[in-house]
Amino acid sequence: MVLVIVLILLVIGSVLFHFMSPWYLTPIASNWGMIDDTLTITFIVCGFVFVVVNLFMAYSIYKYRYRKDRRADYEPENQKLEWWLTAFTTVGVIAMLAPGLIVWGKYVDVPEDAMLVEAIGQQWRWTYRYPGADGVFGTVDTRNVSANNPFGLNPDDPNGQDDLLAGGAEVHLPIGGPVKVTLRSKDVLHDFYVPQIRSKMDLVPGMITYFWFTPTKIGEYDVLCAELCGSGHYNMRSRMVIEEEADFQAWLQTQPTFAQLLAGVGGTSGGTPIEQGEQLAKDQGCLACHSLDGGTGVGPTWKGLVGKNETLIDGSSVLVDEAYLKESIVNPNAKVVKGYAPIMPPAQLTDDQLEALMAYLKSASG
Ligand SMILES: [Cu+2]
Repeated sequence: MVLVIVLILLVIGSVLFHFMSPWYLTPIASNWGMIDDTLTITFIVCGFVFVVVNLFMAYSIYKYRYRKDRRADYEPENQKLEWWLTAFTTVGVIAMLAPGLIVWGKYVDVPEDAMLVEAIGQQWRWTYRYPGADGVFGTVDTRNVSANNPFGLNPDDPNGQDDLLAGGAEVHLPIGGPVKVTLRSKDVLHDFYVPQIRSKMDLVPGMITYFWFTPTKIGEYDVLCAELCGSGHYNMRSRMVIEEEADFQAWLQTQPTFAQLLAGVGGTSGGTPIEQGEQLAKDQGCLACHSLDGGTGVGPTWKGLVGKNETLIDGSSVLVDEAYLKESIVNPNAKVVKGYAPIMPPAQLTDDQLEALMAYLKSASG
């Protein structure tokens, strides 16, 4: 009898939790309501089966409980019941799978007028590229990647000259029109995910993957990495800003083209070296692993770092001065501080950028 009550309470509790839980889907901000519908249908089918099976168990346990004068019946075959169960299961499975196929059909069919944007993932940050006035991305090659050319664009490709390289931690998009997001990874598997947009896709090294969506709500959303990609994975974030077309165009104008970056103009946002360094620390993803407030992170905190004596993993000690910091930025695994894993990716920075970052690091150190 206890088991019967437990089963009934389990059913009531689960249904109540489902309808009263505050942890339901975050409000949608894209055209992919169909993805939510598919989820809801699967929920309904599974929920119905869960309730029916558990209540049937509770009923059977009560109705056929042990009695001295009662004996079990042996019924090896019941074709009628088997047909019913087969038919029910088939309908349930079709109801769960068919909507997914329809949504997938739309998901892989990108509208022809979709605007292009590229998101590049690397441990542990996101960067973005727009095709510029010609609407065509320049070709890329990993061998071209350098401090002046972080996206690896082919300098001889005319299509790439006007590509806009948003080095920063934000991707801006205009509301209302379809967007095709192409995805590249510089190192390992990542996954581009904005929960409010619903659609998402893996980044696979050596491949260009893509997905599309239409933003339907103005706002700022977190871009997350949804594929475990190393110890800084939890902090691999940036912002997606959905805005009116005019605001988007105004922002786009402030982003440097590839030609400008090659010529050495643009790319630095002006301001004092400390301000430039602060922007770099955000753009380069340094702050994903290094805290500014003394908190523990994947790497040592920057607070009070300069002038400290650190013990290295080989037991020797080192004074944290400018030379050591510069070496550690460019060649992070040369002298790793004890207690930390040798996992920091080398930063590719121009000399000016390195100086700006040093200026900021010193001011952050205090
Ligand atoms: Cu990642």
